Amino acid sequence: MKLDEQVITRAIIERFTQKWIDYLDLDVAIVGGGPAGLVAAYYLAKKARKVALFERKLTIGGGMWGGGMMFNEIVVQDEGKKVLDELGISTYPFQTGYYTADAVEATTTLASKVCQAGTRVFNLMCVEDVMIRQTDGPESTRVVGLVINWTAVEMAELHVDPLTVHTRYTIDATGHATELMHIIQKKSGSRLLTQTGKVVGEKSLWAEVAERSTLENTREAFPGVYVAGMAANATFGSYRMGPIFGGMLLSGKKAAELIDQRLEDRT
Ligand code: 48H
Repeated sequence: MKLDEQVITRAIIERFTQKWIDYLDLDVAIVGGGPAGLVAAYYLAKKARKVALFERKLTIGGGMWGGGMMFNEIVVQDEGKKVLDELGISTYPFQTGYYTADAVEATTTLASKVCQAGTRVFNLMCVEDVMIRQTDGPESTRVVGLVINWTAVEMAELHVDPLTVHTRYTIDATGHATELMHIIQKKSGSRLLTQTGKVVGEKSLWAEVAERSTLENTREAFPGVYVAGMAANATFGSYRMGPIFGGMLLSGKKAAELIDQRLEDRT
């Protein structure tokens, strides 16, 4: 068969454009493709929710590839191991209650499962703003959409206007930076659902407390927006935990369960 470059080009443009058009109106938009965002995407897609994940970088996986200080192993505890088991990721007992997993196997397997479950991943795109609207329901003001641009535009500081997607729920899974909550804090003119009404900020490293509080802090932080992973602890003011990843995995799973229930309640 003779290959026609025009066909190859048209295939990519048409398929990508259709994929994006099909995902302009979402059940859930996930911002950030680290472990927390990926696990949330996996469980929501498994429930047949329409999920898109936006990731600034070329690769998804966030901070999981590099393990601890570039030693590409991660550690999980008993609860975190259960999520890795569900995903078919190998774990190795280290001592009672501690397991290791190969960071590359964990990241690639999770990434693959997320795509195969039905999540559409839009990499090389960054979320630079949100859309907030007054609604008639009990939440008078809520996030109803995201404002998106190419990472290349952001990096080159080009003056190019963004595009938008509509979404019922959003997850801020942007890690330490907690980008979405900072944007909402700056632009909404409303209080966040935190004690101070603002992003409280991340505290220094304390693995035990941080792992527990990551789960507690995985909740709605502004109407329509949930925080997961490191963004949960930064938003509600808890500790970092170093390269133990159980909290990130369980946080993603909890965010998925909470939002799935909210979507169920709306139907
Ligand atoms: C699109 C964006 C945007 C944006 C950011 O950092 P992550 O891996 O986040 P988590 O919370 O899933 O996992 C945290 C973990 O990796 C970690 O850092 C730990 C456990 N640290 C403990 C410690 O003590 O240091 O992933 C976030 C992702 C990244 O890939 C970003 O590129 C992406 O979000 N991102 N994507 N639009 N505005 N902001």
